[in-house]
Amino acid sequence: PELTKEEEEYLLSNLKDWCIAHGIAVRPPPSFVSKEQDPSGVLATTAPVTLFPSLFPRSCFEEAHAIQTTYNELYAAIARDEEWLYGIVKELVGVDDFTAKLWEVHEAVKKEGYVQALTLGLFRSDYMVHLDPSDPNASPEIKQVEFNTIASSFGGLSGEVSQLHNVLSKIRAYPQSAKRTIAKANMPVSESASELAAGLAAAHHAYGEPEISRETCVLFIVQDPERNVFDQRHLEWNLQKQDIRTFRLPFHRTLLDTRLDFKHKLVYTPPHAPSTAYEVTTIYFRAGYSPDDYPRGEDWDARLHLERSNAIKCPSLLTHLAGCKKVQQVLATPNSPHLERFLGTKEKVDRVRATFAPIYPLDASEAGLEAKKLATNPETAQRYVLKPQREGGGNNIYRMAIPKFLKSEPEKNWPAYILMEMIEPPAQKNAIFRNGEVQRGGVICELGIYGACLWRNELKGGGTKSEVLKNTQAGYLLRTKGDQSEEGGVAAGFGAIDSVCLA
Ligand code: GSH
Repeated sequence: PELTKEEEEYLLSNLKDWCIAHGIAVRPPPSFVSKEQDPSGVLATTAPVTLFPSLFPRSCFEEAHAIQTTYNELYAAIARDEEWLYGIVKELVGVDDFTAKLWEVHEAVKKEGYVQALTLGLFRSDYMVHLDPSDPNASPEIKQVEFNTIASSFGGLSGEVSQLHNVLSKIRAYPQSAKRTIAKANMPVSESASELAAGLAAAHHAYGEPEISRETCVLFIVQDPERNVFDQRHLEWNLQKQDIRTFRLPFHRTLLDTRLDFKHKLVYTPPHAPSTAYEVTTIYFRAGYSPDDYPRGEDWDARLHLERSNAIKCPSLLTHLAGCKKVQQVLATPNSPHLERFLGTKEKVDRVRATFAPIYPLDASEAGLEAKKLATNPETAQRYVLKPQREGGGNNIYRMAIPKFLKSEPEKNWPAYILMEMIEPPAQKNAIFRNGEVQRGGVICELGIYGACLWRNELKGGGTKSEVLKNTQAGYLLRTKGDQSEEGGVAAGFGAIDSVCLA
């Protein structure tokens, strides 16, 4: 809705202060303010947020929540099935060096024997609303965009954005129509900050007592520089409330600040307290998912070092690898037996299968040859997105750019990508505040549901024994982007954090 310039300024001044006061914030970009301009340093700026909550169909919201524990079960089962996962990864060896390298680290650890049977997954399954264009009476359905197995972000901030929208709606200048909608609607507040922390706490407690008496901690492995610090801090503060100590370790300092003690216990010594040593119960990776995190050979040594340790990993290497787009594509292949392999009941299989959009390989299979035709013809390519295996956003190639991109890549490398039909959700109106500016107009939303899953996988008498210790749905994230923008990642610089108004 239109606001006068003065009304908008007033609303924004409230929004900015509320965001900073409640930690809906990111570090400013490096170019934002130089040390010379401000020697004290500016530590925080508002994270990208919408001014209003967005409408989301209740049935879709509920279904996405309801199937999260089944999705957790599915990915935990994939991560335990090394043989199946190798079948996927081997297709990528030779075309995707990063995936191949992660597998190499796994092989190296396996050779000497994994010493920790527990794994924690803090997942996020992302969806958009799909409306069948050929059926005027079609009900909205959720279709999965992707499944994140590592560094699933913004769970710390999501719940705060619902509170922000609620507070703003009390301001006189807030448009009446939006006030009325909010007053009538149900606005669920995401519990992700506390639920993701509960996942980390469960791992921490399941680790057990250290053998020699020393303090324990959960270690956040982070990028450096990292802008999304406050999102991570919200999880840390939730853990600290439960008397669980946390530290942030820049990934590139791993070999300097940690060592493996007897029985592969991981010991962390903070640079600010060089005479102390903490035993790490849980490693939480908020780095290590991008090839950019490994510029030096030592960075791969650091990953190997962490993986060899007895700390519980969130996620383990195999869980990280289960997040490959190729896994999503293989699961989504029509009539394939994979879902049945991992999920016990037909009901679970059918509900998960109903969330898949069409995804194709770009290899020599029959489906692959068909997909190559679709991807190289500009007329058909415009309905698709081309995705590499990576998690982390900003890596995809969209629509008309696909044929040109493929032309520039030798065909032998094409199997490194999957081709996915674009989900075209209905647009609505909202306003996004990012980088100090308001962008108004048509927007589209992506709903992410977090999951927390802790499982044990032990080699016992020639077989393996597995047990799921915790499996919960862990809150939601709504991200919104301009309807002209293809990319929606907040960290990658496109989307904004939103909250849900159930329609
Ligand atoms: N390093 C940052 C962090 O730890 O928050 C970014 C991590 C990241 O890009 N995470 C991806 C994500 O959830 C999954 S691998 N992105 C959501 C978004 O940027 O909108």
